[in-house]
Amino acid sequence: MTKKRRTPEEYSIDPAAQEMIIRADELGLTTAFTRADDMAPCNIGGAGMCCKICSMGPCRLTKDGQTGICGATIDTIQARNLIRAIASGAAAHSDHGRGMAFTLKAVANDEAEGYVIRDVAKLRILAADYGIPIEGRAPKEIANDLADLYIAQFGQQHGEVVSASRAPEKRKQLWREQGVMPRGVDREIVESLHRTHIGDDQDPVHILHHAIRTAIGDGWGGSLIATDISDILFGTPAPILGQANLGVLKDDMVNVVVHGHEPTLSEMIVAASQDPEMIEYAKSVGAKGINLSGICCTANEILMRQGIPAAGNFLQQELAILTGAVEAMVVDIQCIMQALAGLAENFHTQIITTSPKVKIKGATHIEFDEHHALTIAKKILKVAIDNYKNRGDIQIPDAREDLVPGFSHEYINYMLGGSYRASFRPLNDAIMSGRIRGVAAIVGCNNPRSQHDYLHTKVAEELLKQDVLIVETGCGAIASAKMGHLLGEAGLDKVGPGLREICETVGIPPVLHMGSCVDNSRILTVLTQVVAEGGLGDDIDQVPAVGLAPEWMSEKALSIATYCVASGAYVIMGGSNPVEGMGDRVSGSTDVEHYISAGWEELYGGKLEFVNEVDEMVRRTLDHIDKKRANLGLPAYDPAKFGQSGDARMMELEALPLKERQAALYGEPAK
Ligand code: NFS
Repeated sequence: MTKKRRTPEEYSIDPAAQEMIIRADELGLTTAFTRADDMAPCNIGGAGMCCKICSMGPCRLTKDGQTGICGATIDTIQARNLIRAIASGAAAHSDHGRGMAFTLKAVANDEAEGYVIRDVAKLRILAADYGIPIEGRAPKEIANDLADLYIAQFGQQHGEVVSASRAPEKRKQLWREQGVMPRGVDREIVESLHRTHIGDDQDPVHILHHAIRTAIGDGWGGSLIATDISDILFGTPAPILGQANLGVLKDDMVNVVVHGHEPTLSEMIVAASQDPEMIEYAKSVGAKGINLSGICCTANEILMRQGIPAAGNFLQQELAILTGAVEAMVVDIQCIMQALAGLAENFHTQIITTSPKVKIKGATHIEFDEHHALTIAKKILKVAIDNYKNRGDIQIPDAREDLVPGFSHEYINYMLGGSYRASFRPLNDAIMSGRIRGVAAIVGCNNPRSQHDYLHTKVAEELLKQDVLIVETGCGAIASAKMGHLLGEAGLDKVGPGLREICETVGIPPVLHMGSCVDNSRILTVLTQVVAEGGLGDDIDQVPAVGLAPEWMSEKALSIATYCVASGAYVIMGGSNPVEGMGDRVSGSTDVEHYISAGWEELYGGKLEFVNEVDEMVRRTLDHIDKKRANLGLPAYDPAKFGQSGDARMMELEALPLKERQAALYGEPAK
């Protein structure tokens, strides 16, 4: 029986998405939106109170005091479920990082066709940071040593994951005292799984202690390594003009959509798509050329570096196929819906899986191997071009928006001070003066249980009006891109008076796109530099900043949230709460929901909370920022103090007679 369905407007705020949802309905096809209506979520599992780690159960706990067959309490079960999700998320990010490290090793040894080292400066800076000799050595020699060092971090058994050394001094000391400094990336993930096997760790606090260690191994380990190497091989992002939304698909070109997370193959597809021979081949089948675009974080990777347009975020992967205009959707790892294969059967679209780790029944598998990347990329493009003639009816929504992404840590440093005095000083000063009230990182997924893109963009819009500078990654960044928030103009008419002055002066959008989800590591290093610059405390937990994942759905999001908390941040997640408390449940039990908020805050200065309501997310964010400002002894936020400089002020002055203008600018001349 079909349940009551929402309207297209209730499914998404994006007109392009609405149009494709209607088309799906007309064609009698389902999407994640309609399937979410038909599938009632399980409240017990959703709250993490169902235990199925052994075959005595599954034990579904619903009442206070109830235990599983083995005696496990609700708290233990919730903590175990949470750490398993975090471990899975950490594994996904970190395995991506491992893949990058192997690619770097292959490039260093001339075994990777088509790749070069694009950012030698970043390679040298990082290598020197870790004590790898750089003077008088060729980039490939240095890269070989750095690759070995990074590869070793995954299987390291003792000591400290080397990239965590880039955290603030005080934070590292805290992690050592708490015993949560990760020893090796893989070791912590494996231990999470071991501890949650039947009959192992039963103390929720002890389990969650290891969740922190596992997550730090992701954020400051696997993810940071992935970002570092992507920058070294493909270039550290800097602002570039791009476009987003389904309207980037072209009706007269071969449309190839790359979807997933790794830049290794997609970068080669970019290169192959610009090869004159491939373009000629596309023309030979009657197309005007090859049009490449991306979905999810693969989109972010090539958007940030090459300006390749993003066709959409997580909930638009099916919608891209519904246009009928996609010759091939090339997927690698993570966030790829199995439904793609079935949906594509109704069109000519070829779903091409490429990772040795990811196959989908019904899809074509062309396995990627970094040693022959360019050859494989061309082979994939050829499949797409050959498929052009099979196109049927197409309907491409006329919706696309410009954006300027590419705000890496390095670029933010540069843009604020220029080449010769690159610095975070102006940013710190702006926060200290109150022009920027604080910073919010809005990251993470889409979730069809809530209105697509609504929470992301609504939270962003409300915070901008309050002079909160926003940094974004992942699908949240694509949501903002589609709304025009990633343009300089947004810094003029969508923000409060103080932030407007900053955006005008520096010439930046008020929402800075920092990359893919793995690139949340950039937010960690930015916060570290903000601390190092001085004036905003001596550790991340003192900075007036908040992290939000309003539409989260993936296990990776939980890992990200946890490493941000461990780093000192307040993190607010929207949507469902995987450790929901039982209301008035008392009984002296730990209550996981309470522990990851108040308990973690006591230990790490950061806390994790699940909040459903948009106004409440904004309220808590502003409260937290204001509290941190007060703790630092900074002036209370007062928008009335600003808005009298920048372009607005100049225009006002222009209107004055010369003498008055001079007096206003330089004071009355001395008598
Ligand atoms: Ni992040 Fe990127 Fe998107 Fe969520 Fe998936 S694509 S890694 S997990 S859905 S933001």
